[in-house]
Amino acid sequence: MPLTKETLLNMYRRMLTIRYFEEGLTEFSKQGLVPGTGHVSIGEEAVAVGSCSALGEKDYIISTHRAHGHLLARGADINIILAEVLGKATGCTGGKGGSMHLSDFGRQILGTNGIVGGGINIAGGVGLAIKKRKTGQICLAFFGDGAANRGTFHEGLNLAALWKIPTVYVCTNNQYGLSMPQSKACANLDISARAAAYGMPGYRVDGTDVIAVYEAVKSATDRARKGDGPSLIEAVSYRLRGHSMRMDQMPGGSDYRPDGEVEDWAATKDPINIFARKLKELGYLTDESAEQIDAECKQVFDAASEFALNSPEPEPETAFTWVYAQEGAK
Ligand SMILES: Cc1ncc(C[n+]2csc(CCOP(=O)(O)OP(=O)(O)O)c2C)c(N)n1
Ligand SMILES: [Mg+2]
Repeated sequence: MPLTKETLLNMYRRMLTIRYFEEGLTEFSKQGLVPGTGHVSIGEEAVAVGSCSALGEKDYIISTHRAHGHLLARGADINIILAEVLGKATGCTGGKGGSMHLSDFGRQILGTNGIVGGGINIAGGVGLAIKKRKTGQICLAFFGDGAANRGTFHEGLNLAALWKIPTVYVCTNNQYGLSMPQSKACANLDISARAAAYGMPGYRVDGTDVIAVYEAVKSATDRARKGDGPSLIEAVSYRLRGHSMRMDQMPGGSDYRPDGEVEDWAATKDPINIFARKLKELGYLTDESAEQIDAECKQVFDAASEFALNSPEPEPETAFTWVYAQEGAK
């Protein structure tokens, strides 16, 4: 079924809201308002929104350390997510988890993970439970190109294919694992080609094209829902900021990238600009309506900032709640 104008414009809104969220967060980090650090996905919004738009209401996602976009694309409450990243009591884990431990169980977002590749096999376990319970859901795991080189990836994808587990594996290939270029870590840069080794379909898509990502993930969810098992999608993209907000604030924090590389991608492959152009070609967006949508998304972030900045810090007495099992708790 082709995507309707309304759906496409909502996808555009989501991408823009993610951009405002992460640009705003970067400013908060510079002001010392973000405890610890956080990893923004500026430049990767099409992967998050294209993937999540292909899911049904009841499907699950599991994400990584670079997760804000995935959560917002899946419809998590922006106020609660921002409050968590700022370490506030109103956050999804009361401010204890921060940017790398986000979740929203009401939106089927089972959690994010600071262990690179850690989510891949949690998704396999969730998928196995889905299969046993015959609920017809899917679990989608996001991870990066670096994670695809971990043993968990190989073991998990093999088993998921063997048991026809209803999982979808979305690898955001942003071409770096921290400061390591993929070209120095892999002899074969085509991660999707690995799918053949496990006996599942592999798709290599332009991760700056939200519709291309949507279509690949939709094929994968259709297959998984039929009981035919998992697929691997590699969405080739680029992160337009450093590895983490903290690293970007350090002198030399971006020295591992060749001069001009970020600027080239920003000028030619910014997924939001690409999508705006496409929507204009389709006659769904004008300069005027683009400005209005822009203002709406900025307003959503401003309202979330107001909520999060004015939220209380967690009480010291709560430091150990949810950390150890409570006596008598089931
Ligand atoms: C098991 C493990 N090894 C190393 C790290 C340190 N680390 C954090 S993020 C990262 C890079 C991950 O690269 P990738 O999977 O491509 O994700 P990206 O950061 O590019 O989104 C590394 C090495 C970690 N958190 N966990
Ligand atoms: Mg990477």
